[in-house]
Amino acid sequence: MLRNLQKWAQRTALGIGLMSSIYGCGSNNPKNNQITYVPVVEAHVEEEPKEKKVDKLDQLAAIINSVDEAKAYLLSVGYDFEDSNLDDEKSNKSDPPRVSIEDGKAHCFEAVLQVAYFLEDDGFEPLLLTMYTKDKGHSIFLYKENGLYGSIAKSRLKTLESREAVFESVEDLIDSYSDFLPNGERFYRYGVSNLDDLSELRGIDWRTTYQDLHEFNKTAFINNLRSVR
Ligand SMILES: [Ca+2]
Ligand SMILES: [Ca+2]
Repeated sequence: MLRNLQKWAQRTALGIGLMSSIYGCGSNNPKNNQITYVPVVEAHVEEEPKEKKVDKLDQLAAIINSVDEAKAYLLSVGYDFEDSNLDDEKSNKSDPPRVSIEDGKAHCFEAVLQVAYFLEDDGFEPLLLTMYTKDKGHSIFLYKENGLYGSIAKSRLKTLESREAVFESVEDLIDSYSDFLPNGERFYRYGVSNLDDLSELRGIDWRTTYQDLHEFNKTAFINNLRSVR
């Protein structure tokens, strides 16, 4: 079963070639929509020992213990335009938490990984929701509260960031994002993935790796990719 999924994932990722273009993390006209955040995480110029980086990540995980705290944290860090470059998609990458935490900035998928790390010790499943237009995607952290769905998200567009848990279905939540896309575009396909399942498929632990997770991100295709009604 696992092997079949892996083959299918490889075919699909190659065939569709999505996620090299990270849309929900941005738009075709970012200059008009940039938002300025005040970073709270100091960027380090000098390389630090890896053990210290792990300490920093775990220290944040210890103090970020709720949805609201995670949302506030994402508002305090900058958007990573460099790793989500709409003009040069081949240069894009997705840093794992141990790397992005040092940058003080994150794009949508990097933010999902960070939030999943921060809230894991608070009982939240590491759920990634990836949604797609025809050629672009957006990643958000999915959570459920009192039976309703909400999200924790980072984007270059404020309208594509976090949502309160007020949606009765995942598709209603996705619609709340589509409503803010330009030119009548819609997110018409999506998949919900547990990051641990993706780790198993890729053989990479998203928590501990220092590798670029851009290809890992594409694995999200395999999990229940479906059409929005
Ligand atoms: Ca925590
Ligand atoms: Ca990055």
